[in-house]
Amino acid sequence: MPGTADARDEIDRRFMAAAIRFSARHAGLTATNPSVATLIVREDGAFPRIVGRGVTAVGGRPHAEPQALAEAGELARGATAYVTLEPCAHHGRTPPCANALVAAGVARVVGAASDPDPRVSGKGYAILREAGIEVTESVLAAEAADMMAGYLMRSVRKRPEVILKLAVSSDGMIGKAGAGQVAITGPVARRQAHLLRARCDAIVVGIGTAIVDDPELTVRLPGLEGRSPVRIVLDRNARLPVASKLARSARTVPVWLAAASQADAGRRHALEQAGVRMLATETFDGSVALPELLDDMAAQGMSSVLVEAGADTARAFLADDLVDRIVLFDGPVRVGDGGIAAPFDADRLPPGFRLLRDERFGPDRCREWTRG
Ligand code: AOF
Ligand code: ZN
Repeated sequence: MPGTADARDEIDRRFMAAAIRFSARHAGLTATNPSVATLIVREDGAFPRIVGRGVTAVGGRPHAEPQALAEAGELARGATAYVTLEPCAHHGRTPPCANALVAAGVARVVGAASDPDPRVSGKGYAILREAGIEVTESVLAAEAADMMAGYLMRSVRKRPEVILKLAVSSDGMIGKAGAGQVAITGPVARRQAHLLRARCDAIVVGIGTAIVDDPELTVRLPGLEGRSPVRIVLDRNARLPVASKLARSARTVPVWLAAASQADAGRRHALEQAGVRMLATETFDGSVALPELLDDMAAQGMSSVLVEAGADTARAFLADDLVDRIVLFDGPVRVGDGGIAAPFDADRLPPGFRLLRDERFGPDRCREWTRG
């Protein structure tokens, strides 16, 4: 029923969903900016059609809107702009995006997530309305907010979003004592896990895992090799071996060590010589103080951190109530004798998480939960 309110809502959701998918293109590449997308849509033909697209550029500027408007040119006049975040209202290197939409003569703006940035919050939509533009807010707001969860967490809570990844065998284990790395998921799920790494700013492991598994923690997907996040080891006593894969590759992909200032000066020096960067770290109860570490990471511009840790580190993040998202892979593999028990499983999740996704990758299942 073209022209009805229901049909309009349906079109809005459809184009906003497309805009949110498009915004994934630069997720993890826009520094402290969220990766936002804009679609300019005209509805004067037989079907609505996209005449301009923009996504926040690598590095965070230019914003999405001026790029989409430039592509649309004169066709933007009278069109609808779909924006995954409230258009900005502040002057950066370019005028505010809200003003750019006004100048281009769009008739209507449909927004998804609202922006907690005090320079923008509510002001972007106000500029549009004052200019006589029809504004519809909060279309697929939750989906858009999920796509930029790291940005929102850093803006509101001043810490990165913490994603806890766990691969659990059919007998409830995450590894085997003394066996190093144990393959619990198959190659298809493993590629998904690498994709998850590519979207994050940092990966955190505990020193136990770093020593026993000797992991690389890089992204090894064709074409995405350059997207490896910073690797952070929770290593109060600076025990990371200089011969570990992490230390040996520190000049190619950064390795940061969360070590106490009292840690052995010789070992610290040797690791620094290998290219490992020391993070001044506070300790609490004999362990690295996680809230302070996260504050520090946010101050350095990080919005998302993937915890690929063993059971103890996973429990430490959970105990401090610092986990925002859980990604759980489980597969048919059995670990058997000597297995290291998972800190939790899908049937006994920490409280407060709700299921967001349930997917299959080859023989493995992947479920994702978020809080709130
Ligand atoms: C938009 N479109 O594509 C993005 C926006 O440092 P600046 O000047 O780039 O501003 C950063 C703020 O801009 C950021 O906190 C968020 O409020 C907004 N991001 N806004 O209109 C975009 N990426
Ligand atoms: Zn802007």
